[in-house]
Amino acid sequence: MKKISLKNKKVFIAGHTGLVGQSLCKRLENEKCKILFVNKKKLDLRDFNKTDRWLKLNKPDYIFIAAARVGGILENSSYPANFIYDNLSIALNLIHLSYKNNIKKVLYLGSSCIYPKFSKQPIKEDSLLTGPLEPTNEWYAIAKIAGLKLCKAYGIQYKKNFISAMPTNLYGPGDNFDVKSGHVLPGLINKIHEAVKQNKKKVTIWGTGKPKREFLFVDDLADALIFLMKKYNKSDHINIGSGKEVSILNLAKTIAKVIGFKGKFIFDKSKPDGTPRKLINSKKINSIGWKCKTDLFDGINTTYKWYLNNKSK
Ligand code: GFB
Repeated sequence: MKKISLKNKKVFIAGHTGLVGQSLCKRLENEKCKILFVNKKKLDLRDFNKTDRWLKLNKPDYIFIAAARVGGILENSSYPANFIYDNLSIALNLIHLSYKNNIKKVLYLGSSCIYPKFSKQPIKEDSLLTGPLEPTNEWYAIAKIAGLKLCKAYGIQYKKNFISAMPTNLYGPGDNFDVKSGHVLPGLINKIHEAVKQNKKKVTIWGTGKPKREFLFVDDLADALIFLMKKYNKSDHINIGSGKEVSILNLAKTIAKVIGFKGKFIFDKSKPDGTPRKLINSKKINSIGWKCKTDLFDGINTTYKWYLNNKSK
């Protein structure tokens, strides 16, 4: 397996202020590379010409594409046009312009919603495009599938080393804790924290609480992405998961334990459940040497501490 070193190389993190981008910036400090990033206000990655000019001027060697419009189940189903347009534009611009500007290697990030709604569990990489998608996030999924396929197409036609990784549901410091737009884990941290503060006895869980999700701590993901950037050179996407799934109700109970909430959970069944399960099969990345380190309770604890220190900033 051909290995590359990032030492003294220019590494561009597209999306450095997001959940994944922040963690990547932190973990890449150990690699002694020159980290490049650019503010959203200075460069809109949906703008082809401006992105082209920025790449020509800054000449990165390697790019992590962690930039995306992301959101939880409600946000995804409320803004389908934004999700498909923004994510398609970012993927198309950055992948094509990486080819045009001779970037040595690119790592593109997919999402677990790319797999069919009723995939055989744990979901293997080759389940892609074998069945219909989950309707609450098909717009986002279509854009992410296009990103994966772009990497593959440029690999086949131009022999470019453009790889793509498929992380499961992520969480950690720097997440979006807004109840309406965020994902379930930060949303429940926010709701349960507020319930304790206001001495409330009940917290509402959206849907039935029965769906299962696999959660991966973002620093584990960042380690996996750096590992893949250095060692993985195939154009087929590769799953990154923790290997453990939990029901939404049990997730809420674990968060309650961390925060010290002793009340009850009630269910708002007017909200969607989404996919019933999406545990991914991570045998491929495990077999080449990466394993998830952080267990869910510890990861939630670290995330909650971050939330307490940063929520009013
Ligand atoms: O994390 P989440 O928003 O997205 O919701 P997905 C996961 C499950 O938790 C759903 C339930 O069954 C929700 O109904 N849930 C319960 C809640 N309480 C809450 C709450 O307070 N907030 C939220 N947000 N959910 C997303 C996709 O799917 O996952 C994206 O929409 C992306 O495209 C992302 O793929 C990783 O796991 O269902």
